[in-house]
Amino acid sequence: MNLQEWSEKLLTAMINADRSAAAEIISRALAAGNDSRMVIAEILDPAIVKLGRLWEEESMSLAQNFVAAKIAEDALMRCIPVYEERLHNKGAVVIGNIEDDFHSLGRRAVGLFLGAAGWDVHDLGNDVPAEQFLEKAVEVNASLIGVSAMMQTTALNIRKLRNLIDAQGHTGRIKLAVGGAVFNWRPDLVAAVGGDGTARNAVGADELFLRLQSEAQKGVKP
Ligand code: B12
Repeated sequence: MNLQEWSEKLLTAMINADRSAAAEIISRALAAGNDSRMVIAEILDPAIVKLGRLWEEESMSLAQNFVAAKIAEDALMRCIPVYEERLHNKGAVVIGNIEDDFHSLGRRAVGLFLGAAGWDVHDLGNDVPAEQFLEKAVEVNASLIGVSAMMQTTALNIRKLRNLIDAQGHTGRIKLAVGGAVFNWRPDLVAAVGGDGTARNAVGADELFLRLQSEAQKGVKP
């Protein structure tokens, strides 16, 4: 079976709220020799994107979508133990969903990819106030904060964090990465909320964070 076929099967299992079938698909895809990153990027991610379209077309209820998203979360978690141990420590990063945002799937995928790439990931979870992001970054000496937001309304809450970073004198030394589908639809939002950069997906997060880390070390201001 090719990756697209696995992904279609997974989508069907998610729509049918069939948790065990979804788990089986992920296990089989991994057992067939597909790398975890590939399984997330090529099987899970496209299935969730299609799920989003079905919801937008109103072919699914919110409750159905919620259950399907829970199954996707389970499937994502199944990919974790397969990750190899870290090769090196690139440094501490703090990630989370901004205040009022509960779309955890994308953030978790980003955390997984960053962890696998050697970053020391501090994941604060959903609905994180700006103050908490900055307090944690200072506590763990992180020069990078990665904030996830999926909705136009919640993305605007990131501005509070930008203002706080600047007000407390961390401009240029703590970099603010932003991401979530809303930034892919509206790239202008990255600058509007005061982000220092974004990546379209979890696969691109490592490269983005490396670039921002190097800018932070030089104290490059936005
Ligand atoms: C699943 C889902 C949910 C689930 C979330 C479950 C969960 N545990 O995550 C549930 C059902 C709970 C939900 C609830 C709601 N949702 Co919703 N949801 C979605 C849906 C279908 C998919 C989102 C998703 O998980 N995508 C898959 C992940 C893997 O992709 P991703 O998040 O984009 O992340 C990737 C990249 O963006 C990037 N990335 C993500 N974060 C970061 C961070 C950094 C730093 C970087 C570099 C990269 C990065 O990497 C990730 C992995 O590749 C979208 C529709 C869509 N087309 O996106 C709507 C959508 C986002 N939801 C929407 C809405 C309106 C809501 C609700 C308000 C619905 C309601 N009426 O109650 C609530 C609000 C909840 C809240 N306050 O947050 C709207 C937002 C509209 C808008 N334009 O603002 C959307 C667009 C659907 C729609 N068109 O109406 N939702």
